[in-house]
Amino acid sequence: MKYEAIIFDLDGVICHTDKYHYEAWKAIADKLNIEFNETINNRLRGVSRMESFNIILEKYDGVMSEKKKLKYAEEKNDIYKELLKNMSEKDLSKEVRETLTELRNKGAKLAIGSSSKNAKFILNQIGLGDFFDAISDGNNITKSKPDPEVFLKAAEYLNLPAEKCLVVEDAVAGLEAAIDGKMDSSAIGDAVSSGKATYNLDSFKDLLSILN
Ligand code: B16
Ligand code: MG
Repeated sequence: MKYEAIIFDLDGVICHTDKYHYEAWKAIADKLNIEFNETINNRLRGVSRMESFNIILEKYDGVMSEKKKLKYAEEKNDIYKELLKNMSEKDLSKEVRETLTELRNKGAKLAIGSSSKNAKFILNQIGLGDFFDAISDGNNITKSKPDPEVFLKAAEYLNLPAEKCLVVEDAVAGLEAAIDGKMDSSAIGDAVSSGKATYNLDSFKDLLSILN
């Protein structure tokens, strides 16, 4: 097998939380009278919480202290976490669940490589709390995607060299992180059109043919 492990991005690959990120950031943007729309929200994919807020603040008429930024980012996270409580096993598609099981049965190690500090909470909500062999997320990194740290940590947790790992991503920042980390990648969703991935997936289950 060319790859011994697959490292999955979480949001936008395993499940979809963008509508909750949107709702929570929108509440903060409204409070600050900042324009916020789907186009800006799309730029936040795979980007850390504070970097996301800095993107939102591009439309802010003024300068905000770091302390205030942290306060608003925390407030956003409180709203977001409340919304995440709506998630359940129903938010894990049959295709993703079955494909993950088949990949494991083929002998692949499976890991998460997510920028989110809420990754474990989300995995618990969708019934995958104990499923993965390793979880590398926003809590164990100092630099966010496009830096490769989150994926390199996942490989380290799995005890595997980078070239044995395949990354699955929906964000361009994540594909760039994989390239920088010398890992092959599979793009899904919006990331496909970037042309930066080793493979483009029409559908999650296409991973099964890559692993053959
Ligand atoms: P949090 P991923 C990313 O997750 C999201 O795509 C991105 O929109 C979010 O800002 C980031 O996590 C940080 O999330 O505020 O929960 O720490 O796509 O890398 O799984
Ligand atoms: Mg993502």
